[in-house]
Amino acid sequence: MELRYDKPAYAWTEALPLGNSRLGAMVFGGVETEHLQLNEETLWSGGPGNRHNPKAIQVLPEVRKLLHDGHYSQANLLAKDMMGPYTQSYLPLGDLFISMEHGNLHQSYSRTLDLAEGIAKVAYRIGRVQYQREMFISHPDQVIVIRLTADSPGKLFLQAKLQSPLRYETASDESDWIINGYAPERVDPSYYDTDQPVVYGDPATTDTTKFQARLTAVHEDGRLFIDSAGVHIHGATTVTLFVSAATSFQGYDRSPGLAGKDPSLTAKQALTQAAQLTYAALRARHVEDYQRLYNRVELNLGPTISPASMPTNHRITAYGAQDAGLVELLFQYGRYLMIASSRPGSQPANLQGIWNKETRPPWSSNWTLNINAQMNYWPAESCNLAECHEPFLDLIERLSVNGQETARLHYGINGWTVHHNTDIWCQTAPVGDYGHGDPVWALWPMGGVWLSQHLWEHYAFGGDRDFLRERAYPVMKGAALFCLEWLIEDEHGTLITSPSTSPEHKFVTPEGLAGISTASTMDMALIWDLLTNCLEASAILQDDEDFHQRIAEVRNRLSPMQIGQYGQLQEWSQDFQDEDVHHRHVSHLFGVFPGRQLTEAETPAFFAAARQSLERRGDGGTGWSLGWKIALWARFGDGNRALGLITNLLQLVEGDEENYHVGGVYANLFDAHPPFQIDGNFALTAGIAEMLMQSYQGYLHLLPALPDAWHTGSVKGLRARGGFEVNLIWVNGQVTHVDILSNLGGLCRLRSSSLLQVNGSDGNVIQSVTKNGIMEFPTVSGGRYVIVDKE
Ligand code: FUC
Repeated sequence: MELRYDKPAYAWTEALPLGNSRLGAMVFGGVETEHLQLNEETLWSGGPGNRHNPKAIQVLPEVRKLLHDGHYSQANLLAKDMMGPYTQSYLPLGDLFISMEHGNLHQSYSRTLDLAEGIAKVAYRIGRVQYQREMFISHPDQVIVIRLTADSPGKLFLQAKLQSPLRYETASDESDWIINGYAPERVDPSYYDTDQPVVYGDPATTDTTKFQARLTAVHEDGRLFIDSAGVHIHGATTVTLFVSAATSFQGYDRSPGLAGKDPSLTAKQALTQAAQLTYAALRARHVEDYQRLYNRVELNLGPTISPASMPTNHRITAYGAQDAGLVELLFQYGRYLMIASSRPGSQPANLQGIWNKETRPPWSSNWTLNINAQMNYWPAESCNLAECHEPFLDLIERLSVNGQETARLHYGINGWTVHHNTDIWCQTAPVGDYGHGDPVWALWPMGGVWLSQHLWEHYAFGGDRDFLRERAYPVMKGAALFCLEWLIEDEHGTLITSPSTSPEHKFVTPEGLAGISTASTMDMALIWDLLTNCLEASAILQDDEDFHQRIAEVRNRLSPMQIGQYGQLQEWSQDFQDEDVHHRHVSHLFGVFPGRQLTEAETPAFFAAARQSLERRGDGGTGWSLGWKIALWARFGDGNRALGLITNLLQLVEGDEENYHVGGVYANLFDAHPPFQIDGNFALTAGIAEMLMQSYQGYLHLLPALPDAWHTGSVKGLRARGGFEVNLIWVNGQVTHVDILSNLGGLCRLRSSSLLQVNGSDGNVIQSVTKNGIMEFPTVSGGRYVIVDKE
């Protein structure tokens, strides 16, 4: 479980990511100059404020009327009046440069990222001296640690300093080298051409987020001094550098700058405390904390076919997904990235997790809510990192507050809504700079509906009723309330949404392409999902009967799905022609994954039509689109097709030029949209879990989509809905051993193609019954059950 390279990183997408959720670093591993590009998750441009557009509510009836009459192009044009401003941008913090005074004539270079410990290493020899660096970002100690050693005494001569692409000044005190800076008041998205895309305020009065980064060194021998050029080490054998950073960010609704926290207090405290611990102690605390999460899941899909010493980038080009070991590495990398970017109490992983080098990053490196942010969290529950889901659940709760204002001001209704983009200030109004944007992406009020699914899933896997009652249900109910009032009746008495999009995909009309119409399949599927989750939640909580009744009635009246002229699941309420039959978004398939409306057992015709839609979309797409298709093929039970998609994702991409049809991975295994976007990494991890086990139909389905190539293998620690943790072993495509921990007790239902017998942990046979191929047996909370092949 190691990424390895025989050269320093040249491009940013070759550098290796480290993170503790709040702080991030990309390690380049240069010999003469080490470079760590740095991030702090709360450093964003702008500040809170009113982002609404009062015109929205005025034009809504007219937009609806135009859509009703089939005037799509005109409706599209008028809908531009419903947009607010663009969101703000996630920003880079700075860079650490370490200049080594030993020349560049090196040998035996290696650069690695060890996923088992969460540590990056660089090693090389110059002359007879072996140099080494170990680097990690500690979550318990909130500090970036860089340990440099030489294997002969006194050979380390170096100078280290920080800088930033934002506005900043340097300072130093007796022990630290410091940069102090502040964020711009506005950063326009990279796809929006404006005269002044980055606007700073007056440094004396600007109210934007302030930041500080601090650097210090602890040496055991040689000489250490600090001057205006940086931190200097002369003639040491071992030295540890520490970097800490903090911002003034204090909450999405608070004045960010002047009234915020003093970043120097947090930054200083972290450095002082870290410098008091020995390197061995810091390292051990980091590894212990990291492994507590990482070690929960193990995966073995077959033999690693590439030589152990082969650099990861060569493995990708030489073997790709044929190398089961590389697929396992990519799977665990998704879990590594989640641990590194999303810990409780912090911000959720954004489009780039926490790793961003640009002041105007692609798509503002914000949270895109029409697929990307949700996708980031697909593996959280199934891959045993439920606590890493929490930052996202917290964000959803915050959005449900701002989103009430948006529902009221933009649409004149109750409940809450958020559109396809948000930022650290929790913007819930549609983006688009009051008309610059395109309604096909901007005008999508379904964010809250989809996000609510995450609260429900967190409950479905973990079973925490207090969480369901106090946190999840109120937010889900608020989103459902929005749906009840957003839905309108058509002339047949069915309930439809209007305006409605199938995110980002246009359709052909006689007047040209249009983006908005009524009752897109995705809208209806999202609403069905939310109402279904609310019905189950209120039944579990035995509460809210009137509301329960109301949503049950509404669910029955939702505009139904339809099968179109190609046998496909229709994407829109009319059988329009696609703008792009290979479009990356597969929104209309939400009901297959991540939803649960369409199944072979309950809705065979629509399930088959959905499969036909996926066939038509093809096997290409951006990184994240390939990721979604992996999970969809897993739900369709086609493991070989899913592996084909993994093969397409495991293609080496070098440039970061935007491409909407061919994704892959970079040399550092970051997902390539391209450009870099982290969602594809998380989707791959979730997709593999979905190929090995599914639990969305009320039972554990073992090996629902195993590719022929992975005929013999094992997985440990996958989680299933209902509070189960599962270890599986399979041989020649048949499950031979299952080990289940029941965290909540209750009935365990299991579907597998092999004949199985259940034993309790004491070896006793437990009575089970099998109905329609599904075996059932009772469990007690905390009980372990071993199920073996009868033969
Ligand atoms: C949506 C997608 C793009 C990209 C962006 C961040 O707009 O359609 O492909 O992922 O989000």
